[in-house]
Amino acid sequence: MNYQDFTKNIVEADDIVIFSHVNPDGDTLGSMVALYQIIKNNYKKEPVMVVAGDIPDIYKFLPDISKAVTFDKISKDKVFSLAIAIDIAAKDRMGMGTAIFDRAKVKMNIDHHKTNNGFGDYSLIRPEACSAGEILFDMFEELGLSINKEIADSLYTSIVTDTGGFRFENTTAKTFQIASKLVEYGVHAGEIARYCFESKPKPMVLLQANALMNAEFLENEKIAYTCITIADMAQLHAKEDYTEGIVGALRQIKTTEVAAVLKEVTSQSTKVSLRSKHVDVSKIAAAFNGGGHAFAAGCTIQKPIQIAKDKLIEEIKKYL
Ligand SMILES: [Mn+2]
Repeated sequence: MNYQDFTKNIVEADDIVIFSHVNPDGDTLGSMVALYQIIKNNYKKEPVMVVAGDIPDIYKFLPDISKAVTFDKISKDKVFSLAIAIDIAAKDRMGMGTAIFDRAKVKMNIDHHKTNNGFGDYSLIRPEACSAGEILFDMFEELGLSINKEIADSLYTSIVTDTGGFRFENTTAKTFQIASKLVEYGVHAGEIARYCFESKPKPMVLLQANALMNAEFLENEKIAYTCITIADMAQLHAKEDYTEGIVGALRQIKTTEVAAVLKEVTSQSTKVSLRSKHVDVSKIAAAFNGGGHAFAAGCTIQKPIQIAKDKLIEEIKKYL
């Protein structure tokens, strides 16, 4: 898709819906609200924003995020003129919203995951972009759309969270150039960092401490992993998104090459988050029908957590 296709489809659409991904993060939510605002301000249309599940508390500061709805608030046979998937690596990552996306007359897919297969009628996939927010910034600027402070805050949130505060390998000169422009548009970098990185609920930090204490290390400590059970979550009254960040903490250990967090979803289903320093963990995730980026990927293994763990470790060892 070229940028003119974006404009054309927005202009021609009677109604627009924007989808963020399951287990929403700063990039998918920041990009979604930035799109919402740019369309509202520049094209005088008000898209519907759809979230797949709860919005983590730390992202509730995002402008207009309270207007986002879950898929069940949309009538069962609703057909939108235009549906936009933002930061969505694979179509099923929209969760129950996928059916609404599929029904739309025109389907647009804007993403930076290299495993994205280009689903939809129009896709804009740029794997070298640090975040979906970076792709949007380039497009908005190129199209001469006006970027106000709210839009800048939203895009900055995308970029600062997906680069781990400008620390990950995906941080490029371009990333800093865009961040710099966003600060000129009015972003207070310290304020956004406080919201994103220093506003965690107490049980979230305690869950992390507990998970790290229970971590196991294999292959000369090159593999660092921990298992989080439903009971662990219940004990700390943890919400689903509270496991965010644990896998990153395991990667912080000097010897770690591959870090993994296994989370018990049901007695037969285990969610896996993978992080690495050099190993392409998107390949490990792909072995279990997951995907993601080279150094940050995930999958769900339809096995009890202990069996899933054994299968995952076996797969990781192939890449060390
Ligand atoms: Mn992203």
